[in-house]
Order: sequence, then C-alpha cells, then structure tokens
Amino acid sequence: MSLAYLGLGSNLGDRRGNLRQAVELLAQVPGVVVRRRSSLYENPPVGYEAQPDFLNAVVEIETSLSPRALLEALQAIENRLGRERTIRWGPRTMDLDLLLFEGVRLDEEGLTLPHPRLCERAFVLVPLAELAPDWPLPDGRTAGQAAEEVKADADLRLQSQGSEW
Ligand code: PH2
Ligand code: MG
Ligand code: MG
Repeated sequence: MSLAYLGLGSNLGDRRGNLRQAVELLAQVPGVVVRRRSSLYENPPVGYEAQPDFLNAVVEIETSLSPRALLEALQAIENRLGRERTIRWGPRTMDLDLLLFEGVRLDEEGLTLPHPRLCERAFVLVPLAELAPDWPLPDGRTAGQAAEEVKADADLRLQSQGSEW
C-alpha cells in the first residue's frame, strides 16, 4: 500500500455536497482506503478568474493501485459528479487531482508527479500541510514551510475546521 494525497476542488452547484460525494465514491474504489481529510477552505479562483469561488480540501489515502490506475479512478469520479471539460482551469463541479504519490516521481502524458503546480498553490499547500507538514516537496521545502510562505498572501477562508464536513 502507498500513501497518496489528493486535491479536491468544486465551484459549481452544491460545492460541499460534491466534495462529500467525491470522498464517498473514493472510499468505494477497490484498492483505495481514505485515511484522513483536511479542513475545508473557500477561496477565489486562481488562473482563470471569471468564475465562482472554490471550495478546496486535501484527502490522504492509502492505495494498492498504480498512479495511472488511481488517476483513471479519479477521472471516473469527476465524470460521475457531472464534470464537463470545457475551458482549461474553468468552473467545475468536481476536480480531483493526484498531488503526491509516495516514492513516485514521473512525467508522462497527462500525469506528472508530484503535481506540477503543487508548490505555488495556497489552496493545495495549506490543507496539505494540515495532514503532512513534513512531506518534502520537489523544491526542497516541506509542505509546512511552503504553506507558511504562501498563507499570508492568500485569501483562504476556513469553511469547516477539521475533518467533519
Ligand atoms: N483549480 C483550478 C484552477 N483554479 N482555483 C482555486 N481557488 N481552486 C482550485 O481548485 C482551482 C483554481 C484548476 O484545476
Ligand atoms: Mg486542479
Ligand atoms: Mg484536475
């Protein structure tokens, strides 16, 4: 079994309900055990700004799946939750990103690990640091250090503290 961290985001429809459902569906995937979830944060869209605010969280899983098989399972959940792929970085009912997979670095078509934009995104780093503050990032910092550095400039509104959401 390998530890992996997933980034969850939703900015359409019942955002919290979407995130909850994603975690439920994830727990039903054979070979995936959901271990812990971060607090829930509301925050403005990064990248493409003309869209509603996001709810974001990070989930820790253990899995016997390969990174590729896990990615396919995540995409199937996105599709079940009504994801439509229109504009890059545009609004979505559910975005499930594979952020980190224990012991794995790779750069393949459609799958780069660690996630290429992990180190700069407060909406990923802050919830990740709740679960894995000592995790080493590709740039040499730990998740905790990186989260501290981006926190001050980020408009992250704690929406639900702890894992009860
Ligand atoms: N996801 C994106 C683009 N921009 N902004 C926020 N705040 N949260 C996201 O999850 C997000 C984003 C593409 O996946
Ligand atoms: Mg994303
Ligand atoms: Mg994605």
